[in-house]
Amino acid sequence: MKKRMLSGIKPSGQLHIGNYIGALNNFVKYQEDYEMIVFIANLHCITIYQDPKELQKNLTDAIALYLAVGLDPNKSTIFLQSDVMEHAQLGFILQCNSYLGELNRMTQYKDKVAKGEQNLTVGLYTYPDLMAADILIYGANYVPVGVDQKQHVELARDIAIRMNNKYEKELFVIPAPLIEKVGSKIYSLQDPTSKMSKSDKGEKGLIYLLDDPKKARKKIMGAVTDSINKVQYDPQNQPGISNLLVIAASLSDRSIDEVLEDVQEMQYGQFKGYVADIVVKKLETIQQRYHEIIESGIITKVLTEGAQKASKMANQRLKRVQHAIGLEIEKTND
Ligand code: ATP
Ligand code: LTN
Repeated sequence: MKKRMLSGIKPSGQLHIGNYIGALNNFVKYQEDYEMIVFIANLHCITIYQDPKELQKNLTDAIALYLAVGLDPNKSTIFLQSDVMEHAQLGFILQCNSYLGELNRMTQYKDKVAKGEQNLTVGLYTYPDLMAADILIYGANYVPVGVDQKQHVELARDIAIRMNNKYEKELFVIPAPLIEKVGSKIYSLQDPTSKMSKSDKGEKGLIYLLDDPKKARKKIMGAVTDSINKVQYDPQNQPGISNLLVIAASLSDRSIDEVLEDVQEMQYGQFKGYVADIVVKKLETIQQRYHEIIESGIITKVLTEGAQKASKMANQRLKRVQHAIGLEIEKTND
């Protein structure tokens, strides 16, 4: 039997090539060998205020992009998190089986506290428990994520082991994070030591999947490099050049060594042009599919069918958990 794999994307902004390389592109490959469950983590988005209209647009774009990059509803279960109520219900149960000490250590929350950000919501604090519920409710064996999310999968794992010991031996499948080596972290084009992130304020550091290709080319040409003037893979001393190499390799399905064969004699300007060509070609292909999908109106159908399939699985596990922890009253026939 195929192993089950699950992942979610939180489209609290537009998707960028970091999301594509670190997540989406891998899902497309995995759906051939795994029973793939992919969802849009819309509840996770609202841990931070979202303009409702903008959120709706981002959700639609995310689904269309999932399909545009090659996720196939016949092979994968694709749905919207809030369409499957069981996530939030199990999320609360998991909150009652995790500790303040654990959540205090979660970097997303910790970093915001360290920066002195005010008015953080309770949802932001407990969101790793909801993510654990997303994973555990489907009995996922593997969770492909970028390195930044590894900690959350480990929390899911800890909670699963804890509850299996406390309540019932095989209540939950113990999930494992799956981190791709090349491309698991794409860096900002403007600050190649920090992650390419949609929370980035500056637009120049990241390339959106729906960016105008001309604009994307400009961003690559303006990427921060160094003064060493040699194209080689050395993330420590040449983070900018190494990041561009990873982007080129990932988007053209080759290894870094293979790309280096083409580019190691190039000047930086020429090398950037080479990377830009690859990026532009990829964006054009994805965007053409994206427009076809939006116009075809298949999104509603995909989401409705996906949610039906997912609800069935989620409900079974939730019932079992509720029974194991004693929430349900035994019903007699008299
Ligand atoms: P952001 O900081 O952009 O909000 P995120 O991790 O919160 O990032 P998601 O949209 O939830 O964003 O991420 C979806 C997937 O894409 C996750 O598996 C995440 O690890 C991955 N991902 C996000 N940014 C990058 C990146 N720069 N490089 C590689 N993978 C990334
Ligand atoms: N928290 C993740 C998105 C996410 C997810 C999940 C990923 C929500 N639920 C379950 C994998 C499995 C993020 O912010 N990137």
